[in-house]
Amino acid sequence: MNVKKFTAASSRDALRKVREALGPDAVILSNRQADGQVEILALANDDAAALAPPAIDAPAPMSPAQAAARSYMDNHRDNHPRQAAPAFAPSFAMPAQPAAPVMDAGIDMQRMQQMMAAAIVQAKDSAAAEMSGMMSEIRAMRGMMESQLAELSWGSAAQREPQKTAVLREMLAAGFSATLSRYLIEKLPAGRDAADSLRWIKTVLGRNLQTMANEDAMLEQGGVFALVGPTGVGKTTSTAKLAARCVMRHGPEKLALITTDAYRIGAHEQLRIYGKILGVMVHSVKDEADLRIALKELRNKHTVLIDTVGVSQRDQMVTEQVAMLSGAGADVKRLLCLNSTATQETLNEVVRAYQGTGLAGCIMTKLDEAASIGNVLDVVIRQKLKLCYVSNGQRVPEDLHLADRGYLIDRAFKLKKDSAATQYSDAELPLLMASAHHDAGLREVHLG
Ligand SMILES: Nc1nc2c(ncn2[C@@H]2O[C@H](COP(=O)(O)OP(=O)(O)O)[C@@H](O)[C@H]2O)c(=O)[nH]1
Ligand SMILES: [Mg+2]
Repeated sequence: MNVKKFTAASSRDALRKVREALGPDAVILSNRQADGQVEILALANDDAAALAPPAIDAPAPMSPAQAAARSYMDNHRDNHPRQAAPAFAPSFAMPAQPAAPVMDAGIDMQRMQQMMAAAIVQAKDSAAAEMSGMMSEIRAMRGMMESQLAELSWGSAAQREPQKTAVLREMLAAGFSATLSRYLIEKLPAGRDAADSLRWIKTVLGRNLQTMANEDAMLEQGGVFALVGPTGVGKTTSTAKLAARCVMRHGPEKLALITTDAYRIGAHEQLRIYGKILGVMVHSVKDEADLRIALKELRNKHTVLIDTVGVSQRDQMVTEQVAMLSGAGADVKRLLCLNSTATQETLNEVVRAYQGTGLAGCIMTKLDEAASIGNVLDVVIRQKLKLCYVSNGQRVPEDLHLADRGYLIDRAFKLKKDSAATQYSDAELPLLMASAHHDAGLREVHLG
């Protein structure tokens, strides 16, 4: 059996690869998500035909254990052709002879024991190999059955309730994941038309998008906030925008700015310039001890904003940075900047890396550059983050807004990707639904 594995970032790409390599009649054995990738096991149609059971009169195949024992015996028999041969012949040819094989007198006891021991070892080895081969075939069969059952159930549901297909297309086009889409569509109240169903979906999504009711929790209460996230997501710009909002409310003397970006040449210049414009001091710190001293000195400030150095979510430094901020002797609330233009896989990885002991909230940046925003909203909903602000441009301080869930959900469905490249065919939808794994975390999504 010539099973081939195909992996790609999306089901669509993986399916295309299967089709390119094995033709349109390829048989899909399994389809699953692994490490953020879609993995498909497939078989050429010809190979699948060859798997049909053998003809009845064909000789029964020998197991590897039997084959090994047979070849061992054959080798030894060759050494004594004349006497040994009849011993293995059927006994009815010579009825007077005992039915048990006659042993060659030249084979002494010791050799026989060796032979037996070797045969046992070989049989054990091959039995283990056979077992593991069988297990992996059973696993492949199970995967195949699971995904085909899911495909069938989606296929029949889609025929009975076409509004589900319509809603699914809208959700996928808006950038929401197959997993969240499947979960919500399965819960869709019966007897509604497509428009009504979509309205229900939007309501549920909105209800599960946590936002700040107003800025008071942050700007009135004050405290120490650190903006974290990978390089270039808009931390420095967002820090400056937030700083301007604080200054407008409380005046410059109530605020302090800290940058942890003390190493890169010119890295803190940007924040310094904003600080100068706002009349706020900018302190740079290089390690936890420094930060501790700075925060102690600034403990009388109403609000302290920390602009951190960008660290890739794949870097070990993220853990160190989380430790530095939580060990600084003050309650540092971390706000994660999420770039709306990043893929869902990347955003999930970013959240996981930066989560640490808990994020106070997140800021959605570069909304103006995103072709779709369902991807980032999906991550915020599923990771249960509090979305505080949305940044939709480079201008400081104008392009920062309090997150409005109704507006964002509406906007997600308006911004749908409608290029042909991102549309799924009717045949692909069941497969996509079958590969959307059930996510235990989704049980906490409130439906109404
Ligand atoms: N279009 C757009 N650009 C932004 C936004 N936020 C930040 N930028 C730009 O993205 C670039 C990187 O921003 P910066 O704040 O330095 O990112 P940092 O590395 O995370 O500190 C800069 O050119 C910003 O002007 C936004 O919401 N929209
Ligand atoms: Mg920066």
